[in-house]
Amino acid sequence: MQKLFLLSLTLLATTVCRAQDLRLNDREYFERQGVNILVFSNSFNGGFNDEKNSGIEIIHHGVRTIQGGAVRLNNTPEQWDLVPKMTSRKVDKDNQSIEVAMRYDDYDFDSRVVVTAKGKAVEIAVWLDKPVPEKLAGEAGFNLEFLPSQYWLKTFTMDGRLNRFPRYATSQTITRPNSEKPRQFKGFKTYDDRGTDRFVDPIPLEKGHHILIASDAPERMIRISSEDAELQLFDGRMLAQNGWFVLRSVLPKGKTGKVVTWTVEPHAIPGWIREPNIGFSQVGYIPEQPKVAVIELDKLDKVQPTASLIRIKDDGTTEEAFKGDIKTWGAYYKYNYVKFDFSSVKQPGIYYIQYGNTKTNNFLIDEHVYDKITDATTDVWVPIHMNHMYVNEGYRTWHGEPFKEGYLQAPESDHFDLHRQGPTTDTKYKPLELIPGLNIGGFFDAGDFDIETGSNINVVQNLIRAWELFKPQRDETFVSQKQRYVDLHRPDGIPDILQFIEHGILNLVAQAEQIGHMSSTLSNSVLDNYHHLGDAASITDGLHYDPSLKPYEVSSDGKRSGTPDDMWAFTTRNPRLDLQAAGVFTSAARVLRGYNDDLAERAQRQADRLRSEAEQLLKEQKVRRDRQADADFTWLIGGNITNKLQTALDSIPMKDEAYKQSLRPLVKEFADYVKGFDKNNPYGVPIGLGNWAGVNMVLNFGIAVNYAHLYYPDIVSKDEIYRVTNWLYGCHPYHNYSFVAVVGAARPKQVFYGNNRADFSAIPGNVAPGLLFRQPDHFENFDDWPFLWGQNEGTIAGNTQYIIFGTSFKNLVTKQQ
Ligand SMILES: [Ca+2]
Ligand SMILES: [Ca+2]
Ligand SMILES: [Ca+2]
Repeated sequence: MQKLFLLSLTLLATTVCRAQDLRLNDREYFERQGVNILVFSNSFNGGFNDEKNSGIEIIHHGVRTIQGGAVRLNNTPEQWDLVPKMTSRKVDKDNQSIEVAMRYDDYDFDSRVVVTAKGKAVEIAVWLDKPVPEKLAGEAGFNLEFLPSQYWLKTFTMDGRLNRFPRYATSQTITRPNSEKPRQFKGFKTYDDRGTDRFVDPIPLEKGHHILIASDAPERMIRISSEDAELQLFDGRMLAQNGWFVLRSVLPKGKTGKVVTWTVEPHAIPGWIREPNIGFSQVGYIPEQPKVAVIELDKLDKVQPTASLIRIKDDGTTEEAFKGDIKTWGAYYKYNYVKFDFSSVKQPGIYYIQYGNTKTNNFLIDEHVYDKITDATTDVWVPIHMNHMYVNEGYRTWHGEPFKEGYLQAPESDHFDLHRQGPTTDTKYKPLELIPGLNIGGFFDAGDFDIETGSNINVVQNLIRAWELFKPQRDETFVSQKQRYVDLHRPDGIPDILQFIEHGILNLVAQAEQIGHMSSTLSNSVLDNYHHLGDAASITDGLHYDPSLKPYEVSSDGKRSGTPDDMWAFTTRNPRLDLQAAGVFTSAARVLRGYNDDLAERAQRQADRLRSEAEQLLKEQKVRRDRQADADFTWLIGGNITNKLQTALDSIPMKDEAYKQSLRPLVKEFADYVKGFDKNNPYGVPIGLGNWAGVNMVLNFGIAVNYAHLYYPDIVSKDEIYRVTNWLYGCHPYHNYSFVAVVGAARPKQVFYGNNRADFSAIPGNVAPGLLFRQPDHFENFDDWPFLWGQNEGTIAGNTQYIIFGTSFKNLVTKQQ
């Protein structure tokens, strides 16, 4: 014990020495205690362009508050503004510097940024081998972006002039001719200029050479100066709600060599150690289940020998219910992890965890804590995402009826949401001709308002699985297809899940009937209404587009307009998608028979037709089919065991006992795979490292564990089913908030990337993607800034997956065994 203590003192002493100055560490970023400066550890990717996750980034006392450091072409870049491609990155340990070369192909423009440690600061220098191209002179500059929610209301001082970061965007703008605006992604335009041919450009909040930011908040304080260039501070929210504060220096015209030099010194709180993050289930625990908190610790933090569970008694006073040893799990990326097991506490009550000086908010131990985990998702989130309906809740309208003018045949085009319309339409419609009957049913994709056909197929599949296995009778939603009206919390005598299945099928069948096959997507035709935030009914003007009228002009009968805002149907035929649809139509016909016989009949007819046509088409495209068959085969043998098992388990109700027995070896293999996660990471679930955090993978895993336990309780024990609820409801890195805006959680996340994100709000029942991994070692989930979709969006496919997960989970925990 004493030896350990000495060892940690020595460790602390050497680290304090090192902590004086910024140094490049083994993970190739600059570090001192409390400050990490990353130089293109994450580079811009072309997919959705500026995702506010790239370039030079600063993680300041554990929070990534600064990013986007790069040569950019706008004062306040938006998501679809051009981003530089990183062409090289050189780390020079001897000189304590990182050099990154960047290129804009559209303008044949190359630049380099060199970041060098200089004591407690870094020098950031921009180098040019050729002068800035004529077209970009005065536009290209070095930018660094500051997270608004961490800086608003804090002070700044520019050249001695006092000021404060505004809570809301209220600075000034000018307009300039569109011809002066640098090209946006693929030539799309993020803005509707209302026929003025001019774009809006913010003007700076301040200018000068020395800026001191947040001297009133030591954890955010930073000092930046430049002798050779003027610093300009902008508010990016003037153009887009997801904009950040931007500090920039315009690159000088006609110059080469070292053209801009900044000194950037983030303040470090002396001896700063990150507060422990005690992960536990905010929804609570049932008495019999395992209860293990995972505590995330700064690597320099001393591990406490014990933690306590404190009970809040009926008279409001507290008592220690349990004291237990802390067990070390070890290092995982940048932090150290320990565990506190309080499974032995089974008495129902209100509790909190005390570890050293850190105590959590309270949570329940009770038989009924999981009863309501899916209610917000089924009663609120899903109905709000019903397209082509007016959706009301009490005194509030969520949205009016969207897209009354219907959908036009997409012409050959590329698309900003990664869709494509090929050179032929594969339909009887001419480009931009109205395809009748598509504005019915279907669900908004995610934080946007398009109908992704693949996702809508998934939705209906998810709901059918939940229905066929568990028959949830819950009825809290009034749905009238005749009135095109949805009213939340108004029972209408029909189980809601059945109505959601019907709503999904209404759109999918309409696609098959009207187009002849499945559309890949029904989506926005112009970028300036794709990023819409507000009432879905106001995305388009509700009037048919008539190119013979001028933009913004309305016909005398009030039915047509010259504004090209109508949505498009992307119709390039994909027989594999048609086969998928045929599958879901067959299951839906089975479910809908006896409830909506007409729709069941139509679904069955389209299933039969699509299946035979798709098989014929695939036969004709033999080469493609063979290639696809190879791909399928590879998937089967190398494929993810979770998916393989799930497919097998889904067939059990239709098969005999021999089939069930034959699956036992696969289930055993899966049980070992599940246990393997205890060694893989401290949380015992699969953790994704992509640019979309991994909740779908975690839910898939959880559903498979639930089903495996349901059918094979002797192989997969009941204790395993709590892995995913723990993770979802707060036992995860970064913070301990529940990822589900859910009934029952003591501390759910507060902001999500829903279509009400501009209000820093959430749609109840949403499930966040979760922890976004930033290279090389940082997990993140902002709860004061909703706009990063990779961590905070919810999708219709993912949230209906949560319904099956939650439904199957509740079925297991409430079942008497
Ligand atoms: Ca979408
Ligand atoms: Ca209902
Ligand atoms: Ca219109």
